[in-house]
Amino acid sequence: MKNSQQTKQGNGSFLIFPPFADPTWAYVGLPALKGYLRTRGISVALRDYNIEGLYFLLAGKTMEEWRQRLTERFQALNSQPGLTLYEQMEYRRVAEALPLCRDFAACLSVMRDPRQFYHKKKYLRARDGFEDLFQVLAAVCFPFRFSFNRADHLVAPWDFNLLDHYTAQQRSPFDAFYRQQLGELGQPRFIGLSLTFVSQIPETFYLCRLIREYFPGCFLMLGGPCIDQIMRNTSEETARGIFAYVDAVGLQEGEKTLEQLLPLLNGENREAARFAAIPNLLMKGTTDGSLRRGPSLTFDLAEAATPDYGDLEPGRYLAPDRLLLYSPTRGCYWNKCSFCSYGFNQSGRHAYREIPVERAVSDLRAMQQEFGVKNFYLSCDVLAPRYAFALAERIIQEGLDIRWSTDLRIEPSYTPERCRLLHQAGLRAVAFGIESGADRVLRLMNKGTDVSLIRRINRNFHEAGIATSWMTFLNHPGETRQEGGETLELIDRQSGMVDQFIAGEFNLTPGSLIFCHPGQYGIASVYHTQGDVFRLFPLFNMAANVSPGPRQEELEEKIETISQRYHLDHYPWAGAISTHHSFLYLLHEGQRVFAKPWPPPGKKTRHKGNALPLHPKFSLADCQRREQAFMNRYLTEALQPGKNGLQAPLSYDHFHNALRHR
Ligand code: B12
Ligand code: SF4
Repeated sequence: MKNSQQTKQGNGSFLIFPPFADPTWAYVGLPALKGYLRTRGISVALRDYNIEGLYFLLAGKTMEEWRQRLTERFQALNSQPGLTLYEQMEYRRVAEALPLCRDFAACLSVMRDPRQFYHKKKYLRARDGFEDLFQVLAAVCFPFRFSFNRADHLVAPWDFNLLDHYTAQQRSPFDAFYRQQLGELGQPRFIGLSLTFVSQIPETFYLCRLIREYFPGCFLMLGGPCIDQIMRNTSEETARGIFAYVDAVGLQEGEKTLEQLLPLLNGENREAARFAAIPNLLMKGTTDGSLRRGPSLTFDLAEAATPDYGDLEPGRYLAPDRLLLYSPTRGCYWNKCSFCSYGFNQSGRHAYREIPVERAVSDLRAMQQEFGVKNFYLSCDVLAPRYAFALAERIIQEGLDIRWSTDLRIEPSYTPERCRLLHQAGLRAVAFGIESGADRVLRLMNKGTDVSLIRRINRNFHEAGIATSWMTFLNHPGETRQEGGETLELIDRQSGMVDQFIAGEFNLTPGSLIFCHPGQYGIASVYHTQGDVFRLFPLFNMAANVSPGPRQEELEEKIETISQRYHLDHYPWAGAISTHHSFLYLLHEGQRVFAKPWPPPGKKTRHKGNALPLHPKFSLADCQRREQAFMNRYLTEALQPGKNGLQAPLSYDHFHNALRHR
């Protein structure tokens, strides 16, 4: 982050991006807001606690404290005559984590040094180092687990009880970091936290509590796609519960909300009616327990401004090069796939919009000049083909020398010539939502594509030199096992022209067409677990006559066989789709870099580590076996809907009761 006091203090208004999310680039939501507010003469300062927090975790002092804590915990548990099941769970994690404790600074250096980053074995060793770090975290913060893409409890979804426990017991690994950061904010008048991903939930609410403690008079609010999703789907009671943490929630897009809110907070006249008129703003009403919502507004992208990354240092992220995110469009022009609830789409409040092409190109140029960036990720739901072509033509016309990747839909207009044009304009990687290899399922999904079109268009991109990634999934409601097999067959047969792929599993997302009209897709009931008060993880039962059955072993084996011909990995590493690291490797080694297995990282990949301070008195294998047996039994019961067919009992409290009474 820049040190200049001026940019740092933002006139007492701050926007913060909490952990855990991708540390390899700066997420675009807050820079988009800052850029817009700047054009309106409103100053806000950005803080990326996700990346700065990672530096804190990696500091030698932090690790030393943890090693100490784990050693003491291990000794304490080891000296007990016996362990409860819950203690056994912790004991095993502590014992397995202790030997992994070390200085992780070397892993950070590899990720940021181009010579080491592109050395595959070194890269994989460093990547494994970060995975070890998370294993250590899971022991230090037991029963919580973290990665760059998740922050959760052993089994229970986040509800207020669990959040209270997390905050009251100071379980956040960032507690000391936050306190130091908040101590440097001066006297903020406004703090907005961006809750974009589910993996940011615990840290966001943790920060809310700390901010309240440090700055009782500060106006505190949340915004971003995840909190929008929560507010749209949750009960009124839970929505009111959120206001025990914050003063307001920004729904949908935040540009106009903050443009009107921030001057109001700085002025004398704070009448309730003035807040009520602010678009997309949700606040407590004047009567007890009531909520007041401003008019809904969809932002006109003609008014969008260049994202302002000025408070963040693109060179500080976990990558050897700089890449910036830019969102030239918002929404999806198709917007009718059965399973999709991208952002705010199905709410009807997120129509497809575009930043005029000339402006988009001048924004990209401005960012390139200010930050010396050549690589961009066009971060949006999708680009319409005619927009993609106009953008490409303009980039070429203006001689803008950039390389970019993005998501596109399979469309007939991507002819070989058009794909060459996109390549000439710097497009080097594209991700397609292929979804299925069975025409009947594609129709069921309202996907608007078919297998022969998929093959043809993918070939056009591939032959133009653009790496193609396929996102597919199995078990869409109504899909047969045979049709799942056709998806894998298609990947297999096309693998010579598919540079990365994922074959995932159907997930019911709140707000999707299937979620809204389950009966039409053969779903008998949709329910949540009791602890899922934020309504983020709907579960469902198929009607008896259309059950596709569980995912079959042959399909798993087939995925495994195809995967062995690739180097595939999970988020955010090289080998995952649409990640910064994958893009850099594609640029460096060509479009087939992941379409072949990487050399095994060698024996040294796993850190040998330190010995345990004492010989473990309890068998770790036995601890693991008992835990697994309990979890299997527990989850079978806890995920079953109750008699009313509506709610399954799983929650933080239910889990602890089950442990007590087993
Ligand atoms: C591009 C994209 C990606 C990219 C880049 C993500 C990244 N980390 O950089 C890729 C493909 C890599 C990706 C990955 C994932 N993604 Co994604 N992604 C998107 C997508 C399509 C567009 C995001 C974008 O650029 N929007 C443009 C910016 C400008 O808008 P914005 O972020 O919404 O910000 C605006 C408002 O939210 C608001 N706002 C934001 N913060 C604040 C704060 C305050 C105080 C206020 C007032 C307003 C405000 O104002 C902003 C400006 O208008 C969205 C869908 C969507 N349409 O939102 C999903 C979305 C963000 N992704 C989602 C998910 C789930 C994921 C993954 C977890 C998927 C997975 N299972 O692996 C991963 C994890 C990413 C991670 N941990 O960092 C979810 C997040 C919600 C959730 N349920 O978690 C979304 C919403 C899609 C969905 N399912 O509904 N993703
Ligand atoms: S899956 Fe893709 S094409 Fe379909 S509605 Fe969602 S964003 Fe649009």
